[in-house]
Amino acid sequence: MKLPLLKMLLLLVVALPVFVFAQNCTIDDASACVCEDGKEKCDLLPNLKVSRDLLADGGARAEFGGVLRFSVSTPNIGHGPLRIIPTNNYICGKDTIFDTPIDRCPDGSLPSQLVRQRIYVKNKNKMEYRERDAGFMAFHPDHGHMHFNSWNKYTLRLQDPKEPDPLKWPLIGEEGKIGFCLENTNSCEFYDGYCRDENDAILTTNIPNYGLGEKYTCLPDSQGISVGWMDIYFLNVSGMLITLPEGTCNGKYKLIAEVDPDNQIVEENENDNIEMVDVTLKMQTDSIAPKGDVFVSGIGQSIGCDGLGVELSVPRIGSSYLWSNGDTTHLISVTEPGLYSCVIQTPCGETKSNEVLVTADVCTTDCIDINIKALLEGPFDTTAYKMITILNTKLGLLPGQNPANSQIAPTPKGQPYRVAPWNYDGIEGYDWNANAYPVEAVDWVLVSLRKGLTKDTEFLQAATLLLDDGKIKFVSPCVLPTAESPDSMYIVVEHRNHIGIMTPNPVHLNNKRLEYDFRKNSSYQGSAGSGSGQKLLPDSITWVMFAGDGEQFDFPSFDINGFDKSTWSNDNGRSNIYRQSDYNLDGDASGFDKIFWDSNNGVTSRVPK
Ligand SMILES: [Ca+2]
Ligand SMILES: [Ca+2]
Ligand SMILES: [Ca+2]
Ligand SMILES: [Ca+2]
Ligand SMILES: [Zn+2]
Repeated sequence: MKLPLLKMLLLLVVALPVFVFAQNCTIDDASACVCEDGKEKCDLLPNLKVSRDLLADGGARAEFGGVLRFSVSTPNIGHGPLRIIPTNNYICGKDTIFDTPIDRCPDGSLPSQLVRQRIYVKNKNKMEYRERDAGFMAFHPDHGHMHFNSWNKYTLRLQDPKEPDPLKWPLIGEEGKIGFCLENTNSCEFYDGYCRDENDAILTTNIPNYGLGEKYTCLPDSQGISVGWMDIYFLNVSGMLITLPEGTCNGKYKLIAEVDPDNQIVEENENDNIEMVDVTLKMQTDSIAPKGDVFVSGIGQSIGCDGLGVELSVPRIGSSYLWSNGDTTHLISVTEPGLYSCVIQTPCGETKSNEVLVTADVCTTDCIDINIKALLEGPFDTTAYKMITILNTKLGLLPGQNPANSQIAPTPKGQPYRVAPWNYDGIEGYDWNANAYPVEAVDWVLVSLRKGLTKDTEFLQAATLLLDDGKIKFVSPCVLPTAESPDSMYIVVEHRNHIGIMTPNPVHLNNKRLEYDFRKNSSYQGSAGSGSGQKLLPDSITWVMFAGDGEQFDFPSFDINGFDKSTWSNDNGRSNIYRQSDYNLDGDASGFDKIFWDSNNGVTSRVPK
């Protein structure tokens, strides 16, 4: 009786270890683990994916005004586990601290803990492993635990049929880049359909090496995802959302989720990490006004002297953006002062943002001292030997001033040469208050500097104030830095309803001064000397700019003709105006203005436009 029992026990003792040994695929025993290529030796790599079934599940999603929440699952369907091993190395700002466990950086901020990916290696029956750097973990205050950084990236986009790469489609709202603690939330068996192979076939326990790994949890030193398991982040988890800006339109979008977007984890397949589903927004806006619904952020900025620009942005709600300076992204960096606005194409129509002013700081530079003097016929009073300042001091009609007559609408802010035919986009006067004009100011004139005779040699323009004695006052203290100035240049002065003038010859710099007095000299009359230049007054010593050129679309030069009469006759009888028809700058269009047109009709210039 005893012998057979002993025999049986002996048999068991001998047979059992062989039986168990042959069937195991664990992190200690690779005998039953299979390689992807069927060989005896291989790296058992993880393969991470995003579950399409969950991402597409409308019941696992929630839309609110301004927010879209959704759920994401990241299964591991590779031949090996994902295993993240924390190190004792930390990043604080730009410094790395080695071999010292810390909770806080020296400055009190939270450190980033460098981590490594453990890759299990099947070597016949033996399980070995190696490790490699794989980014970092950081403490997440909302979740109260360590997160593997940059685990998922979420975007909402407008499909662009012409662009094959969905990650280049126009983005709506801000992209969500988020870390998580990595753990085995559930198995592919439990969530039937959340794990699928490249042919979309459902994977459950039939995944090779199913279950290989450990019991991974959210603790810092036990993070990972076993083979055939997944981590899941449902819609109510902090960070599982995309913020939709105000103005986002209702309609069809693509929700795109990506696992391991920065490719910190080595996987069997790096090309199956993105999933994309249709989402129809219903809780946002149905219409957008063509103008005034969208506001630029970054208002009131001034460009500093460090050469760096300032940033302006509009909400990301469109398929395309076109800024007034030609830029085409929702966020732009601006290095030139100016007025900026953006036209946005949205699913519910085209809209234009408000216009914002970007100024520039005054930087200490060595500058050319510019002294130019000129007189306007019409406002010039020969008795007082000064121009009248009625528009400025009596009527308050200069751009941005408060009119003396409260029934009159103020003239819009800013220098008046922004419109055609001048199209000068300088920001002079746009940030002025109503009292910024000096009492001597008559009106704005446009000064241009040219290296040669023709318009295409122009290298600088500035809107300036003309003072009653003829002095031209520059708004910016430094218009022409010495380092950028040629040795000589033509000077052009234009007024909105007078014949423009230019120096007869290039003016040479004299000890960093650029000087010309148009009051005492005639202006450019062309190579043949046949152009009208300026008008010489009866005193035979004073030159003034011809009045009466209210319509300045003349080409190739300035010209006073029937069009200028029409400009006047269209306005004749109107008072309290700041218009081209007011040839004597007294605030009215009247017979006093026509006198100048009558006297100057037929005057032509040779200054090339
Ligand atoms: Ca993958
Ligand atoms: Ca990867
Ligand atoms: Ca004209
Ligand atoms: Ca007038
Ligand atoms: Zn968490």
